[in-house]
Amino acid sequence: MLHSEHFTRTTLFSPSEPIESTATTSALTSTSSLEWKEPLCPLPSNLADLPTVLSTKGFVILEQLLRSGVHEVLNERLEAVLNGEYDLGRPPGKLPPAKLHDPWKPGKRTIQVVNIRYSDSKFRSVICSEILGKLVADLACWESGARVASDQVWCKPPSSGALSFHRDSAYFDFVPADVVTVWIAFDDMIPEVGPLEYVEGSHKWGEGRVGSANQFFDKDRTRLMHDAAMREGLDVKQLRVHQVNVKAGGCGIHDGRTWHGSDRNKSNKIPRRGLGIHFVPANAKFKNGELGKMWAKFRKEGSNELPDDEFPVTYRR
Ligand SMILES: O=C(O)CCC(=O)C(=O)O
Repeated sequence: MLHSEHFTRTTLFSPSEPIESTATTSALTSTSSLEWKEPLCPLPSNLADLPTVLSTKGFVILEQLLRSGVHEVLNERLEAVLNGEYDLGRPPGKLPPAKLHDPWKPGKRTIQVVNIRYSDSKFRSVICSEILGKLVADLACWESGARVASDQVWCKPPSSGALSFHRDSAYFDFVPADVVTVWIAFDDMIPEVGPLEYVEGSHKWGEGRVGSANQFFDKDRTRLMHDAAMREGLDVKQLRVHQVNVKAGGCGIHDGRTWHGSDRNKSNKIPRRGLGIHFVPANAKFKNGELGKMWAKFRKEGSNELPDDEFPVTYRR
């Protein structure tokens, strides 16, 4: 059941400050004409209750995180990266097959680009922003600061499918096991396009069975989550599911244990694009024992230290 009336709305930055530009507003989306400075709005002073909201509900929603115009530039850069243009000279960690390189082409499958920060300097400046790192460290009450573990563009072309409810924490092989994800909207998240959804309080549920990445596109997107809820003795009809209905440039921030997913993009015209950035505490290390495929290649013989060049500390206290 959707309880949109229960959204935790926190309007942080209003009105939006335009990014520094030497261009007219109509030319704002042209990356070449932009003087690209800090892409995030300055941190507001009214953050005090957000750590409590995050620890109680498992998520917070911020109406505006990116400066005005930044999401348009990032949408442009996403298309450039999908066309093989890497201004940082390195391909992303993972690209979809070539037939999935057009965000505007209707189709069933979601376009996922993993670790776009390797490839594009504008994406990198958002993902590795110190302002964002501080925001995460403050909300999560991480004493050491925050470090980027991975990033992922989620682009649902018109008519594409749903994403099953899942937990991020299951995929991160670090100690401490804390993960916080910032999910930034690059399009207006109207219900039709399948915005991200959070199950309130689900970060407190037991570990149990959490599924695998193969089940991301399961036919019944609620199955795993409902199993988990029932194991908690909860009635699934009573779950409070919140949509992140922000405008482009807004974001949701969730605890890695919060169950989340999204419905299909019912529009046959517009894509639904966003960027998830997964943070861990600055002092996180690899766990002992076997690591998942995503992480194993980064562990150096005899050490559990995270290499800073692959997992940048973006804010340190
Ligand atoms: O964009 C989506 O629907 C899913 C995003 C997600 O699962 C994440 O960022 O952790």
